[in-house]
Amino acid sequence: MLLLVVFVCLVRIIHALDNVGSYGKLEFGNVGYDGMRRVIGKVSNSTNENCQCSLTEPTWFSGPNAPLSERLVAHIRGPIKLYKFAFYNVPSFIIGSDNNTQNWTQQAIFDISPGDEYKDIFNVTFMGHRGEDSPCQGRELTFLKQDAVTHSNENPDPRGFVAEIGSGEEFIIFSNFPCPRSGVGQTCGVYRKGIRSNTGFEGQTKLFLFEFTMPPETNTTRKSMRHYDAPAIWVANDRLSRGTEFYHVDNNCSCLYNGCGAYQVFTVNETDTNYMYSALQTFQPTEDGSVVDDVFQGILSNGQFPRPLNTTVRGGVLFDSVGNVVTFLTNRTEFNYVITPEELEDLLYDIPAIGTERILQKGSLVAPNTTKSNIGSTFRAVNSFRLICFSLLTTFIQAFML
Ligand SMILES: *[C@@H]1O[C@H](CO)[C@@H](O)[C@H](O)[C@H]1NC(C)=O
Ligand SMILES: *[C@@H]1O[C@H](CO)[C@@H](O)[C@H](O)[C@H]1NC(C)=O
Ligand SMILES: *[C@@H]1O[C@H](CO)[C@@H](O)[C@H](O)[C@H]1NC(C)=O
Ligand SMILES: *[C@@H]1O[C@H](CO)[C@@H](O)[C@H](O)[C@H]1NC(C)=O
Ligand SMILES: *[C@@H]1O[C@H](CO)[C@@H](O)[C@H](O)[C@H]1NC(C)=O
Ligand SMILES: *[C@@H]1O[C@H](CO)[C@@H](O)[C@H](O)[C@H]1NC(C)=O
Ligand SMILES: *[C@@H]1O[C@H](CO)[C@@H](O)[C@H](O)[C@H]1NC(C)=O
Ligand SMILES: *[C@@H]1O[C@H](CO)[C@@H](O)[C@H](O)[C@H]1NC(C)=O
Ligand SMILES: *[C@@H]1O[C@H](CO)[C@@H](O)[C@H](O)[C@H]1NC(C)=O
Ligand SMILES: CC(=O)N[C@H]1CO[C@H](CO)[C@@H](O)[C@@H]1O
Repeated sequence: MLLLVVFVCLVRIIHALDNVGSYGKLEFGNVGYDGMRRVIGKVSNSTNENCQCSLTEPTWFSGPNAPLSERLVAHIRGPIKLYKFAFYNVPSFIIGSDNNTQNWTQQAIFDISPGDEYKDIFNVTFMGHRGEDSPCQGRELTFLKQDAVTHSNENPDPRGFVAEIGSGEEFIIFSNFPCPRSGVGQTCGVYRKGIRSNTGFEGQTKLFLFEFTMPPETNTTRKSMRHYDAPAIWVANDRLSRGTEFYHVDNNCSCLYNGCGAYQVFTVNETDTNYMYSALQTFQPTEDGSVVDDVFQGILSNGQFPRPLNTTVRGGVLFDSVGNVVTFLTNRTEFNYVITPEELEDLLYDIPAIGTERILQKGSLVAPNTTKSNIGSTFRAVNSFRLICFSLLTTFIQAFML
């Protein structure tokens, strides 16, 4: 028995050393849960010190991928250069099933790759937090000029968009579809008066593709910025960026802490910036039933990719119809108008899994209230595997010594 425990623990520890790959996939299973959440009901005094968001009564969400089954936008944080972005959806696709018959159709594309003959742009709008500042909502969401950094009153021709930004800069990719008016029951929910906004990309079963490079930051005057030399590509509920620029646990305008959901697709590891990983930012119970202490950090993937410092890579994230979520990186990724289910299966089948899949618990859960003390005391994540290994080993070693 002791040997078995030692063996299992060693295998896991050795495996942990072998969890980096420049092509491969990071997997989560059972993503999506039944939960409750409050959303913004009213924004008051947006531009003065009495600024606040009041919330609605809690409402339920449920189903595979929930709440990431809702409309999502792609956030791109520097230092990064984005060459391609594409979004696809399909009525149904289950990884490993023989019954996938429907084609994935491209709903949006941004392609400025130098190798391509013409710049293909469709159903994308670039926005950023570049407008008027607010104590509780940060800078308002606006269009961006073609430099991807400065505020613009009009939506410029996206064909001239230079999707290259440094540390501390971020742009967000929305669809071309403008939000209907602000209101609790409306498509875009309640948002700040006067802002420009479009909807995110819809579908329970979704695929986002990217081609990009994440060069090291060379401008040291940016050192004081948040996320210095920590690029990321992440997808988030479109309400997040309409609510606020910053994500604070005690700010009702920040829907991340109210449980609206986000997914870090490729986010650089800030303790070792040569690597990047994935993380699910929801309150879904993990393997042992615990909920993450810090939803901003999220439920981390069991493995990492090397950061593409001086290479250009292609990959993306797939949300299938039963809650399998896979981040993948492979140079065989194609940005065609149609992707057949066989093509997508082949793409994923051929690449190695990096680290083990994280299979979450389906359980239902009431989203925590938005005060820090509450999250801290109600939800506590433990690194269960190491704890169990450690305590079992200690127990057996003690038993053995006696
Ligand atoms: C907005 O601010 C005014 C004072 O400037 C205050 O009287 C009012 O109660 C505030 N509204 C809310 C909803 O906090
Ligand atoms: C957050 O929203 C709740 C519910 O509307 C409200 O009771 C509370 O005062 C708000 N908190 C802040 C800091 O705005
Ligand atoms: C495929 O569909 C058939 C008939 O609907 C069903 O019996 C089978 O279990 C399905 N296979 C998978 C892998 O979902
Ligand atoms: C899927 O796309 C392929 C390639 O474009 C096409 O040949 C096929 O007919 C499509 N299948 C369906 C069901 O639309
Ligand atoms: C653009 O994307 C949005 C969000 O997914 C979708 O509703 C809309 O149909 C797309 N537009 C076109 C013309 O495909
Ligand atoms: C470095 O970053 C600062 C702050 O964003 C900017 O003002 C400056 O132009 C940058 N320098 C170069 C050489 O890009
Ligand atoms: C980030 O890097 C540190 C240091 O190498 C490592 O301990 C940690 O596991 C990494 N994080 C993830 C999510 O892989
Ligand atoms: C690319 O980056 C890697 C990792 O930092 C480094 O080892 C390698 O020398 C770089 N190659 C070139 C051509 O700069
Ligand atoms: C694609 O990646 C594979 C595996 O890393 C590599 O062997 C191959 O040379 C790459 N092909 C291209 C065209 O870069
Ligand atoms: C103290 C407090 O505000 N508790 C609320 C926490 O959230 C649940 C539902 O999300 C409410 O029912 C509680 O009243």
